[in-house]
Amino acid sequence: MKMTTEEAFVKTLQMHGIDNAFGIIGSAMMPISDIFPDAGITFWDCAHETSGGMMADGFTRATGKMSMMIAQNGPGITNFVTAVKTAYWNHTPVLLVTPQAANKTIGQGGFQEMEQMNLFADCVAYQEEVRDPSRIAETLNRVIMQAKRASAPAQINVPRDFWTQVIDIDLPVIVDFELPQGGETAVQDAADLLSAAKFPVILNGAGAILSKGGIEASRILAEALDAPVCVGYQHNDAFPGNHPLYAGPLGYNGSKAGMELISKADVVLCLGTRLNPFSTLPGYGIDYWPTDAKIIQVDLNPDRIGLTKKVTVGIVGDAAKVATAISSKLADDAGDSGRADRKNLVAQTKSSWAQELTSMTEEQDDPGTDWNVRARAAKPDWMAPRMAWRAIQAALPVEAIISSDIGNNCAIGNAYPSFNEARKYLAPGLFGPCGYGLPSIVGAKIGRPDVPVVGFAGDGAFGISVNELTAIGRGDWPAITQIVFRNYQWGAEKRNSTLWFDDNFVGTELDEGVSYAGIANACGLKGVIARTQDELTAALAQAIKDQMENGITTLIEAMINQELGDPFRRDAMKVPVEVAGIDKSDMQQQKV
Ligand SMILES: Cc1ncc(C[n+]2csc(CCOP(=O)(O)OP(=O)(O)O)c2C)c(N)n1
Ligand SMILES: [Mg+2]
Repeated sequence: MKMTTEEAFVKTLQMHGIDNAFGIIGSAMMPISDIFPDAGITFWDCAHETSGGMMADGFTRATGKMSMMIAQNGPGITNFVTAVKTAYWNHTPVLLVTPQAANKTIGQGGFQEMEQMNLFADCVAYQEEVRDPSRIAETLNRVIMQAKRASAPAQINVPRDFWTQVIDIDLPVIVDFELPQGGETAVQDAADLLSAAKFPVILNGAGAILSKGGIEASRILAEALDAPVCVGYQHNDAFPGNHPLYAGPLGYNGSKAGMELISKADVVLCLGTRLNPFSTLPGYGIDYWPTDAKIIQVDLNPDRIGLTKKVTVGIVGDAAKVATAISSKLADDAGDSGRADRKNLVAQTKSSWAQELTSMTEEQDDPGTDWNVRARAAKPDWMAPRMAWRAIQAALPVEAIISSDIGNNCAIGNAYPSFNEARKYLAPGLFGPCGYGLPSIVGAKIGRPDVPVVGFAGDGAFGISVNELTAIGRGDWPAITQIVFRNYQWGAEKRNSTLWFDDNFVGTELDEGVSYAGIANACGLKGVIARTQDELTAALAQAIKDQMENGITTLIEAMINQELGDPFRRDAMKVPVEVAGIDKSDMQQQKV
């Protein structure tokens, strides 16, 4: 069939149902964006491509539907790097479309040239450049299928002179196949280990969310065994929070109950998780990973099995299918050994952790440091971070999708939220970019306009994406609610300064003359300041109502004191020693 290259491209997007694109307009993409409206594709033009990419990530994580990032070759595309790598570690299947400087001129150092394949080589699961205009649909189809298979970003690089050419092709076909349910012997071995276990524990990762029916299949298996279910770091929505066997997230600022329970395990089923190091690092000083337990690890990607932990049985497969297969092979008396005691212990451990969490208000100083004492004394009437989190919990709808950001206050919040459904918790994940909280929640709301959404960010991280406030108030953009923890400091790094650098605060202070609520108002949105717990709860309740009923976006600036919780990288930092010494007098004048 005769068609233009841009028609072939857009028809292939339509075949895959990709109907939302995020980025900033540029001449190298205009031949296709021109026909987006006719094709039923919405182009969300954001204020900065990094945020646009994170919107695509949030959209796809919240809906399971692939979306796409697209921008101008060169500087538009380089702005996507952080977002694409973030999506990679969030296991998000997004399509990255990178129009490129024309083949006719590339290499001459012309306008907006960039080696765009090398640029993303370490950020995507698959990448391909279109070699000939007639192969544009074939290539795009393959790239999209690879993104789905790897559940990761994949890139198509399109020389811009390949647009507006007439080609004669058949559209390609989509090849879908059933995901593996795990090797027969391995599944039987896993079932035998779990059947004989005295204290089985399940650890759900992102794979339980991504796999269709994964959480349900793990629930059935957990109930058969009465095994507590922990979830990986920042995957709080990988098991229903209202289930009696839910034990909470492991890792940094996670659930002490989950840590205590998994430390007792003799068999752990790790379902849909690569066991990333952050999910197994000690927390609250508890080194909980059960090194003597038998470990069963299930992942679709064999390269990630046994990568970080000693594994007894590795199973390559889809989380739902493997969990179901294991359930069907359990012995009749599986889970019976110590069943009642285990159930009691789970309930007791959870309830004492819930009580402890409720009673925690002050952040702790390490021995020899007193930052938190000083921070409380300096602002005695201000909310402490945990007071803010409790005020938020009081107004957060149970069905809400929430995002998080990288920072001390967002991290303190890791222990609080639990969810009854998957695809509700959009944390920045293991690439750890500041600036994720706002754009990801905007993307989620575009995908799920029926669901209340609340974004979270610290004030420094928020500054990275604050320019999106100029974009999201327009036309069809849906209303959202964003909370900013206002402590006027890059807190997470400041905690490092107090611990390892003797309170030498380099680059940690923010401008106290800036009002984010004021910026929101100037953008035609609603900016609100909350100084007390009551004000914060009331502001959030009103903002949700405004979001769902009145189409109003609210930014709540939650004014908190400067207390700081546990540092991110206790595992990677130590006190530096001075050996040669550094002196200002050694500074030379540059010759200019
Ligand atoms: C893009 C990016 N830049 C820098 C960092 C390093 N970093 C991690 S946490 C943090 C401080 C966050 O401060 P803020 O957002 O104000 O939150 P707070 O810690 O004060 O709650 C910084 C700078 C990062 N993770 N990502
Ligand atoms: Mg801050």
